[in-house]
Amino acid sequence: MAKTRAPSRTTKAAAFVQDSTKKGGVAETFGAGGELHQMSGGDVATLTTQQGIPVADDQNSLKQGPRGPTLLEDFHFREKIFHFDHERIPERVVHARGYAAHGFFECTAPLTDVTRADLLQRKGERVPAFVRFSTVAGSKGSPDLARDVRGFAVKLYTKEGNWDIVGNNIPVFFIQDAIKFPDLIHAAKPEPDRDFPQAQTAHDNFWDFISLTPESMHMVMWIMSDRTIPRSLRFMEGFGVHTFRLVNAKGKSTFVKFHWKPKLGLQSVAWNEAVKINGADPDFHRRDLWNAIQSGNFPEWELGVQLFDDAFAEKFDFDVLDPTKLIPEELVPVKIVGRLVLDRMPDNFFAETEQVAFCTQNIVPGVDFSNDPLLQGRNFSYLDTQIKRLGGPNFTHIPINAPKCPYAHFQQDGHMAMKNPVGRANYEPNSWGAEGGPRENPARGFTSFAEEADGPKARVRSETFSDHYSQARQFFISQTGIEQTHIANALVFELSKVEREGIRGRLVSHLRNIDADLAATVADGLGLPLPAAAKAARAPITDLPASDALSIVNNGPDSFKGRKIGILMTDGADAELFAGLTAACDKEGTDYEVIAPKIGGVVLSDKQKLPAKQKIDGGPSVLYDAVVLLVSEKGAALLAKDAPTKDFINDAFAHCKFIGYSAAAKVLFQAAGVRDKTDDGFVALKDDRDGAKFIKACRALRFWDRESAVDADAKQ
Ligand code: HDE
Repeated sequence: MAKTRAPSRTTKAAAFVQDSTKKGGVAETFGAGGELHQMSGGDVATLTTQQGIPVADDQNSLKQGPRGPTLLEDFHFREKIFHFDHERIPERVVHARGYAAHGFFECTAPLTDVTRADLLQRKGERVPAFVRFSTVAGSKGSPDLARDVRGFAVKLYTKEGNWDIVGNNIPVFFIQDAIKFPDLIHAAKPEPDRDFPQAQTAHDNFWDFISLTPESMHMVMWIMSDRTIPRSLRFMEGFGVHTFRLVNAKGKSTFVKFHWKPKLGLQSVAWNEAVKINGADPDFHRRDLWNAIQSGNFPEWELGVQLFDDAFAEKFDFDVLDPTKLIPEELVPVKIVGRLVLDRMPDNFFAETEQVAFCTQNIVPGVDFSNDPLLQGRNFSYLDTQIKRLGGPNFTHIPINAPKCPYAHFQQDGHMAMKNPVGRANYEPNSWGAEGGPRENPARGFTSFAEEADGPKARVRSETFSDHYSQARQFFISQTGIEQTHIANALVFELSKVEREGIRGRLVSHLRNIDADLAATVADGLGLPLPAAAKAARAPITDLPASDALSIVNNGPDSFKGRKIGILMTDGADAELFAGLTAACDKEGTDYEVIAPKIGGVVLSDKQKLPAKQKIDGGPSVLYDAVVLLVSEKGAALLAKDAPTKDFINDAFAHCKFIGYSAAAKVLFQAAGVRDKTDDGFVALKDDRDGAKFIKACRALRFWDRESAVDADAKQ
């Protein structure tokens, strides 16, 4: 018989149904009479219908006799199937694949003279935050390591309402006017007649559109760089992209660009690695974020602002309202004003990550928009999209979207209304006095910066938006040689997937306005004669200085913290070497996984049994930042004929990873064909102190010197 006990928020059972009508969105259990039920066989709640009616049998539908027809009166069955039929909501048109986490934002350097935004007034002030990372082009089930821009959307639950900074991991965008967005996205998404390729820009439609849209050339440099294949969501920068305004208590406005800088430094994977990761672990980025947060390694970013005034905007070479341009950090330094820490995964993916509704229009007093025509268009699009996606105007009632500060208004009714105004007055002005509900507050309320506007009504693009190549060139020359090679390789790869030769040539004609060597390398890689340079609306500035901040390699962490080593082991592996290596990992804050011939694990030289995390073919080296082969002679002899082991070594070698090894592993190098190619990226582990030596080498993240030996396209 079922027994009852008092409800508790801490029991596991209590967490599985959420009541969104509870204040603050706190998880509460529905149960008959608010009680949890203990069923035989464990401490679990009684299954109920959505109406709270206890269910006696969830295995069989109600029938007229054991072999008779199912009865319409089975309300539990009908409700269950009906709800299942409606489980999917329309996925986001863009940024469908995403992953999010909770955390907080803390003000570390108040900006009181620049903005009245409440969250930037007091040092140490914290507000809750929810951050959703995403890819853009792929659908919800697409792999994490698609070559794509990453969304970096931050919701800050401030004391004066929700502030959404809906940014990307790249500081510029493809287009200058929101009216081109549907065309850009149509071109990037699977082609409409065949519905492929999924989550890839390597197809005719995308490059056709891009090659006809010179304003996208700066973005092309960024998306063909390794920025679009990040190693982890934790190792990415975020950018607000547009110029915004900060407005102080006196109404003075300062222009601002927002930056999120990852504490763990920047890092990307190699393209060949990305392709293989997508097969080995399509959830690579999700799993990485989940594991980091669940194990208490909370990722952190600094919020930086580039502040500038009208005088700077006037003399800057480009228009600060043009979202295809950035402001080099050397010209306007990034001032750090806060930190963002992600320390908790959502309780439920759908309720939070899927239903979160970011809107660029969500800004707080002290922040304002600029006239960037892309931002102006976005301010319409996001609200509209949320209404369609979440089914009505009350998506703000969903706990993840509701503000966490007090709020009061007269908006009412509609689909799924959870919180209607209470009392008699649902309008204003009214004469009901204190009972008449909320009133406007000119002192505290949001006011727009009083910018003057004039000029004729016209569909125009400002002349100041017409330089499309100068910053593309500046980005390219700011890259290290390795990164420049990767950009050229990516362009050749993508354009080689394009079937119409004219599109390939047209794109190369733009590259000629960016960098002569790049254009020549790509034309050669495509087997194309070098086309004439595209006609430029404005002659490019060719002497903009390189900016170190734009390179990933120049902004590495010089630490192996937060990275992961794959240790391939066999029975009989040296216990002391393993202890030395893992102690060095712990000291550095490096994670590791044991990979073995069998998931049951291995027995070390001291007879200690060590469980494995991966079987060799389930743990290819592409899943790790560096690898170690800790094998016994007998184990190595067995693995020497194992293809996944040889792939493990070959890929680690080809992806320029540091490779640690015990003496017996040389047989495996021989088998994999890299024995004669060992270089300084190989670190022999002879005693327990060599683990630390290996980790120290790994701080460079990759042994790039090897690249010219493994890639015919690499710069020699
Ligand atoms: Fe978005 N974008 N976007 N976008 N965007 C959406 O909103 C749109 C743009 C960005 O994790 C949609 O809720 C237009 C730039 C992120 O939920 C939609 C234009 C930047 C996310 C939409 C842009 C972004 C979105 C689709 C051109 C970087 C995911 C679903 C004017 C600064 C947010 C949704 C999340 C999502 C429209 C351009 C970032 C359709 C019209 C530029 C991070 O409303």
